[in-house]
Amino acid sequence: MLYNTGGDTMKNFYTQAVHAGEQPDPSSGAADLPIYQSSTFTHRDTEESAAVVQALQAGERKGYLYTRWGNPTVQALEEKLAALEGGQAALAFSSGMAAIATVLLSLVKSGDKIVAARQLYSGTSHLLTERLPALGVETTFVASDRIENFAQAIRPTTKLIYIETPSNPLLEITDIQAIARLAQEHQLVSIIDNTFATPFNQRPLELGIDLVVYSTTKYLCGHGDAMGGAVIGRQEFIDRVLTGFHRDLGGVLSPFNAWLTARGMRTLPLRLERHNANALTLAQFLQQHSGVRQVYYPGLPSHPGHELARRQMPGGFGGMLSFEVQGGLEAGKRALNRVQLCTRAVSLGDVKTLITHPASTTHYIVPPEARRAAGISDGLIRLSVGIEDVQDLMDDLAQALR
Ligand code: LCS
Repeated sequence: MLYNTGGDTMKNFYTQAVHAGEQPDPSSGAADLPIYQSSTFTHRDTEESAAVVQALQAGERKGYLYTRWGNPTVQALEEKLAALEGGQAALAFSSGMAAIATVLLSLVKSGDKIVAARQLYSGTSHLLTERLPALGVETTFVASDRIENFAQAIRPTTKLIYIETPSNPLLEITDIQAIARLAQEHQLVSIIDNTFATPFNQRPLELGIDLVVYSTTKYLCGHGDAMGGAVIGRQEFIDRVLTGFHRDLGGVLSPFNAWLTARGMRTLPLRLERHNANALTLAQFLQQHSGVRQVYYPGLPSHPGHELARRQMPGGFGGMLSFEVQGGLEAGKRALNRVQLCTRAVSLGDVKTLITHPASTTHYIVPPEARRAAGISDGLIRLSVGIEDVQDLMDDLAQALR
């Protein structure tokens, strides 16, 4: 835990991205993180096995027994995640949805209520609207631009507030500090999905949020080659509550994917600088393009959340933007079918630029009325801006929109 300074803002972010969680392997001296591709671990004798089991049961990270209960490569990633987020502890999961589902199930029981932002990744919405009600847990969704909406939705049985900012796919901005205060006043747990921003651009724990969740599949891994998820927060909660649910529900990350994610995270700040710069340039380019009706990017002064984003996203506005072309759905599809450099694909946060049509892909699972109520029009196009040469990206979009 040499570099895990727990809560020490952006200081040494570049150094921590490279070093946190990684030490030379004590058994071999390997200078880079080894992949402990082993599902089980042996001990000197039964006494040692018993001591390891007892320590792990007590929530201590001492020794290894079985990879679902912890693995050195996965643990190295968890230390890196905690260090970069400025949190006390992190737990890695097999996907973002595994992280979100497990943390929610660890906090609510039948009869409890959740207050959530209206705009969320469709998988999260589906979990809240279709799966949790079957277990007796109801969610009230509110427009997240006004903090009073969250306050008014709180009931005596409400247990937690869940937000995603910037949101998928319209980049809505929610006031993180105000949510954290509201949750504290009502003794609720506050959870944020920080996938779009990453700890480079936005520091929710320092604004008072209790738990940060990620799809590490996206920017943290950064290369589009490993699914993963994470929850970061206070040691007490992670080690004594969440770890037990993680073991029982079983959504653990494979050592190989942990290694890919840790390797990707070493360059997180470098990549994010470039994602931020390229996305801002493309947002400005699209905004003045005659074939584009509207651009959604928090870095544009015309975005309703711009001032708030300037305050709570000190690292930059991120690499995600959405836009609507003139001519609606048909014109949008035509543009999408013409791109040559951008890749037509869902997901985001890849070094490659990815372009998608949310109504027919990422948010298809959301019923049309709910989709429109959340402001996701049929013609909306979402762009995950990569780290390519920005002029090449502009040229590709220009020819696609012609
Ligand atoms: N949170 C956010 C904000 C996401 O965008 C996603 C996936 C998840 C959580 C779930 O993470 P996963 O289980 O996939 O690792 N978003 C996707 C998207 O917009 N297109 O494809 C997946």
